[in-house]
Amino acid sequence: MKVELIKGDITKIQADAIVNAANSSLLGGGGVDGAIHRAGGKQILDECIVIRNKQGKCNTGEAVVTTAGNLPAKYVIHTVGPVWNGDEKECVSLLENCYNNSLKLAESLGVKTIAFPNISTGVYRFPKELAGKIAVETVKNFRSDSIEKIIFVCFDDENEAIYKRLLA
Ligand code: AR6
Repeated sequence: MKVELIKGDITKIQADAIVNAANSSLLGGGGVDGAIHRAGGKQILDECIVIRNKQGKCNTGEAVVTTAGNLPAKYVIHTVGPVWNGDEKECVSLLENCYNNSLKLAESLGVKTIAFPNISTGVYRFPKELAGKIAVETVKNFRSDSIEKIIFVCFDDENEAIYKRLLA
């Protein structure tokens, strides 16, 4: 499995799946979530509403999939990161679940390439260094038959520097 770093906007990434740092409502928000819904169009929200009506809210650490609408990807995998509350043990475990559950879902869809944003490191205030370590370790420990490439898409300079170092 190859692991890459790209600096930029995840909505522009050509991968089979891109991951969204959503919230439990699945109905959109700011940050990367807002960018994905804006660029992907109404089809994504429509499918999120169908999922909501079926299963209710999406719990922290879990993941669901929709179409990618107008985006170059095939799928958007929506996962809900933990809000950093200082309980390191709990937050770490929930963030690991985000990466593992997104990868499991991707695997079940036969995805070959998947792009992740830096989940929880924006509005949810997860310390970036720790979040980066968890992201890199979790994807490197994931055993997959179908996934060939994982792309970490860093939007801000601080995350880019952290991932550069972690992946060096
Ligand atoms: N492409 C890639 N990464 C991005 C983009 C983009 N277009 N825009 C922002 N980022 P955040 P969270 C980075 O706040 O902390 C939403 O309102 C950003 O630099 O988007 O998981 C949801 O609806 C940061 O490193 O997500 C939830 O309510 C990272 O994406 C809540 O925010 C995550 O920042 C989730 O908070």
